[in-house]
Amino acid sequence: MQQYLQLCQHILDEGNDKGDRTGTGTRSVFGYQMRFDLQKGFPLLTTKRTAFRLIATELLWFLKGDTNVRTLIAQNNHIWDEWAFEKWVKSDQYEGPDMTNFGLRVNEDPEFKIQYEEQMAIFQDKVLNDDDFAQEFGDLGPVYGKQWRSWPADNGETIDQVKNVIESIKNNPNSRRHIVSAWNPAEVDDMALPPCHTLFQFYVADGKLSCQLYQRSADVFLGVPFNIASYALLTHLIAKECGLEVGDFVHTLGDAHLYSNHFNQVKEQLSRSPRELPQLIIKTEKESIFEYEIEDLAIDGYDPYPRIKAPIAV
Ligand code: DHF
Ligand code: TMP
Repeated sequence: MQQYLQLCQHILDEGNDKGDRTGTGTRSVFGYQMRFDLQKGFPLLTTKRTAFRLIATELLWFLKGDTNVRTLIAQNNHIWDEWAFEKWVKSDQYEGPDMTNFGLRVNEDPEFKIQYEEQMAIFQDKVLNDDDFAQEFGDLGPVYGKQWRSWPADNGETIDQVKNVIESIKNNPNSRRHIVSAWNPAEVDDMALPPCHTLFQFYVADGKLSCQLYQRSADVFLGVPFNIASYALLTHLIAKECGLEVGDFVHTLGDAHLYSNHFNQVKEQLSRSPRELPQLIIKTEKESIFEYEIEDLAIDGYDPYPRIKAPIAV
């Protein structure tokens, strides 16, 4: 995982300081590539504690074709809450205090933070307990799960890209067309957040399955550690189903940025030396990749440095 620290150092040293959509400010480079040999251990960061449980429940949620945060909140996974909450507070059904720019204000104004946390708690409770509310405001729109499992086709049918790619890996391993795209230009405007991990491709050689991801936009401190582990897990699950070993995960980044309010946290992390990588344990092997539950997966031998907290840009 030295490569991850090198990426952080490279952005700090060589990056361009720029404004960004969230108003936070970033330092960024354009175009970067890392390669993780999955035979050498599971690439979960050891230089800060990173929650495998959150990463795995999110991936299984994508794989089931789900786009509603209700499923995640019910599993105590809150990584997507802000983007569903944003749709609610911008709607005409919201009657609470003004939440304009809540992502920025929550870091600057302690009184506002109390109000925000109250409204967020109400939101979470309604998503969990009110079916109609959950259907309307828990849904993030046609995001990853929808595009992966039911990309809308012209004839009114839908395309299961993940099922198809598994079939093509099994039946035609040498193909150069093992691709899944989450970027659907016709539907991007309806998504709570346009896909960051945009397109991935598989490659089979020597009985091993490799995966490359093109990530258009990469929050290197908060998002990227999740993205690396998520695609490593996906590669393991698909390799198992196809009777292959795991090869490399190649991570290609477009706009790779550090938010300006993450610089101190990144410097703390850069002072730490990576430890031995943990191992992924697939406790129960399922017939199909779509049937896994969080209880079937575990991480063994994980001995990270303590967690480093940082505010997320909304
Ligand atoms: N927006 C931004 N600005 N960056 C992101 O990485 C991002 N990721 C999204 C949605 N929108 C985003 C989905 N994935 C966290 C990690 C991944 C993620 C969303 C959030 C995060 O906050 N991680 C914290 C721990 C969170 C927790 O314990 O609940 C971390 O310290 O890793
Ligand atoms: P953008 O749509 O303006 O690029 O903002 C999206 C932000 O979320 C950006 O900082 C990248 C970050 N992000 C990740 O790094 N990984 C992810 O998996 C997701 C969903 C978002």
